[in-house]
Amino acid sequence: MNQLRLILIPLRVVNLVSPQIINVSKQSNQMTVHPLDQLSHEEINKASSVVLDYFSTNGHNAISFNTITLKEPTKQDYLAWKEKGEALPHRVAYYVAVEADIKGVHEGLVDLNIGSVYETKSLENFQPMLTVADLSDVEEFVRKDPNVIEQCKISGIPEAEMHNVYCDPWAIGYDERWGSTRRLQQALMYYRSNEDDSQYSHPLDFCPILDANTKEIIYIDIPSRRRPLSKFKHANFHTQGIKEKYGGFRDSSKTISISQPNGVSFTMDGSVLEWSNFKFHIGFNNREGIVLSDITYNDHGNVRPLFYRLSLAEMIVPYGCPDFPHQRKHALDIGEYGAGFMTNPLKLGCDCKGVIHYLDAHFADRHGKAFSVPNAVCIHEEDDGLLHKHSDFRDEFQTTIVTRATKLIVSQIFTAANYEYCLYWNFHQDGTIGLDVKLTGILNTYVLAEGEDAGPWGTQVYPLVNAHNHQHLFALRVHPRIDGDGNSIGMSDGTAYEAPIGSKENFYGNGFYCKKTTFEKVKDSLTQANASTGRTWDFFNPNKKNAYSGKPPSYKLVSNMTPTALAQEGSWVCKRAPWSTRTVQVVPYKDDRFYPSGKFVTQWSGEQSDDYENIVTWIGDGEDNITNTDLVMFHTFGLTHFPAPEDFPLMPSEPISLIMRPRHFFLENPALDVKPSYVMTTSEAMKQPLAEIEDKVSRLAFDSAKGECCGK
Ligand SMILES: *[C@@H]1O[C@H](CO)[C@@H](O)[C@H](O)[C@H]1NC(C)=O
Ligand SMILES: *[C@@H]1O[C@H](CO)[C@@H](O)[C@H](O)[C@H]1NC(C)=O
Ligand SMILES: *[C@@H]1O[C@H](CO)[C@@H](O)[C@H](O)[C@H]1NC(C)=O
Ligand SMILES: [Cu+2]
Repeated sequence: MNQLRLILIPLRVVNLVSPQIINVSKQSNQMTVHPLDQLSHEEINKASSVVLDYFSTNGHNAISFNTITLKEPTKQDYLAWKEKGEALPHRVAYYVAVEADIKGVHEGLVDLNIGSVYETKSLENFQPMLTVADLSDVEEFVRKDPNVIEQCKISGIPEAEMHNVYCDPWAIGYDERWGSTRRLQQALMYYRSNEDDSQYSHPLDFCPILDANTKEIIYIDIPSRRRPLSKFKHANFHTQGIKEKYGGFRDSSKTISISQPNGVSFTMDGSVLEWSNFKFHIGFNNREGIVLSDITYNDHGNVRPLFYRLSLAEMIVPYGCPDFPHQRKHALDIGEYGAGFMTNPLKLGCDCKGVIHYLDAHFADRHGKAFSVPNAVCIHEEDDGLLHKHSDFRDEFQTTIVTRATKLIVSQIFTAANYEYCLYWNFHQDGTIGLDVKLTGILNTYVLAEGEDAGPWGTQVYPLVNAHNHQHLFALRVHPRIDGDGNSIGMSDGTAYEAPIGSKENFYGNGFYCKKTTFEKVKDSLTQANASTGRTWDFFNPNKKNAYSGKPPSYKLVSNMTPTALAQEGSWVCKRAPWSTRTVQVVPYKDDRFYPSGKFVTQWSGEQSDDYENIVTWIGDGEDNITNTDLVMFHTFGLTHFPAPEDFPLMPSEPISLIMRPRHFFLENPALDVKPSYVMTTSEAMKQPLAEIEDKVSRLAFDSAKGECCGK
């Protein structure tokens, strides 16, 4: 048993006292609290003082906070408030704290309306997530350690240069020598010749392991083959480096300015956004980062639910080099570090261009004091090319309609040590919702010995720099609510008609159709991508029918970058990320089914046990019925990365895209009422060859004449 103590203070979360509107912090610029809003500064500070009181009056040692975040109301309580006019659910804070000299973590809940801790558990064998503060500590301890200093000397770095030694502290993944008994970080070591260098061209060959609680280096993994520090020049990419290599930046690109003279076409009520018939709430937490909830579409006055909740629930970046200790590199970046904890403050004109609305992210520091990452979420619009167009050839294409698209983007960027992940949740005027992930930043690197071959587990991307093969696999969590409650999920495969050529049914052999499979049970949903059938997955409402097609209203998941884990079944990678071995898995919705690897993944071996819940437990024997009910899909997508020199010393961003688009949901193209950029009917074309063009900004590149973009 991992639970040392289970203390339950009597409670029910629901509405013990009369509903009240709490004023939230000035930072978030809101008057009222929405049940899914992040905890404000006041709420975080209140939660921590309640928890500190609770622990000190119960005779505990000093505690330090790891997490204080909103415990979202259950779907039932949320919808009771939203749709049945019931009272606001109580605001509840979820906390994770570490107690001095006590193994494991404490977690619990604080009812903020009442001001009391109402549930606390002590979990001996689990480790908390790593915070940015945990990461920032490590370098200092590594530099001071006499054994590290000695190893640096062996690599060719004199003691006087220890200030030029750097490390990226990583979660240790899993290491059987310590398991989860101590809180550990592995320090991936690098060297800079001066503080402005990029250290990634100068990795060191050994790997110290730090106990994050005692701040001691408890071990150093030293390879049997030593690889000295590279004497090559650092591979830099800042201004000075580019000057030295190329004499300066290329000067051919002219400024592009985004002009939105009339401002934005979305509105915000606190964290609830409305844009082009969409309405949804934007939440943010330390783990998943952006969470989009209660997404609806206003279909000419009929407000139709689409998704209850969308988020990136987990990810894993497994590396493919089997040599010790590189097998440990398989970061579960969301569960171990948090897409929220690592989120960047964004800058106008750089990360987002145009007219921007930002939301801040609120966290607690170790002492439980609230702080914010300003401008964590960027909300803006972009031109999105053509929405639709048609011209009639009969009058030389003068009869025409062309409508340009705008998309709304809710984005954040987080940095996982060397890598950057840029997340863009996209909303389109035709009802499509998409997610783009752009990968950039710097490759994780290891040093090569003179004359050593990097293959087949990696690539030499710069002299003596080995970048190992790896994957970036994400788990998208989709909680659908297509056109109301009672949903099913299935898949569509383009399928050739089996009847042979020459047969009566398929004489010419050209027949094909869309084969639809509805997942009846959980086990039916455990599916892989199939590019040859163009497989897509459908979230649908079996209780309704499209009046034209007779098919149930649905949203189709189109996702074509879908590798699955290449590590073997039974490996730590596959055990720690059991969702990563398949493309899709669907389980019935239950209130705590959020993280498919589990709640505490840091240093977890991947062994299932009675008190560990994750996708494996939720799948169970696979016999749960998943038709016409409340369900959650976990979708694995991403890419497998075989590095090349073009990825170094800084990677051009590589995009991964998926969309969910309406099918049989509307009676026609729902974007027909978007105002065309240019429209002329046949009778107008006969009377007057050129219609008025609205765009006064576009002009010809090599002609001083202004103003005409589309006319002949
Ligand atoms: C909330 O804010 C309003 C407006 O600033 C103020 O009048 C009211 O007293 C505040 N309520 C509480 C409970 O602080
Ligand atoms: C994909 O579909 C094709 C055509 O039905 C089938 O032959 C193939 O085995 C499928 N591949 C996978 C991985 O399911
Ligand atoms: C699942 O439940 C639905 C609705 O209750 C029922 O119609 C269907 O037959 C069940 N399917 C299986 C495989 O049990
Ligand atoms: Cu990569």
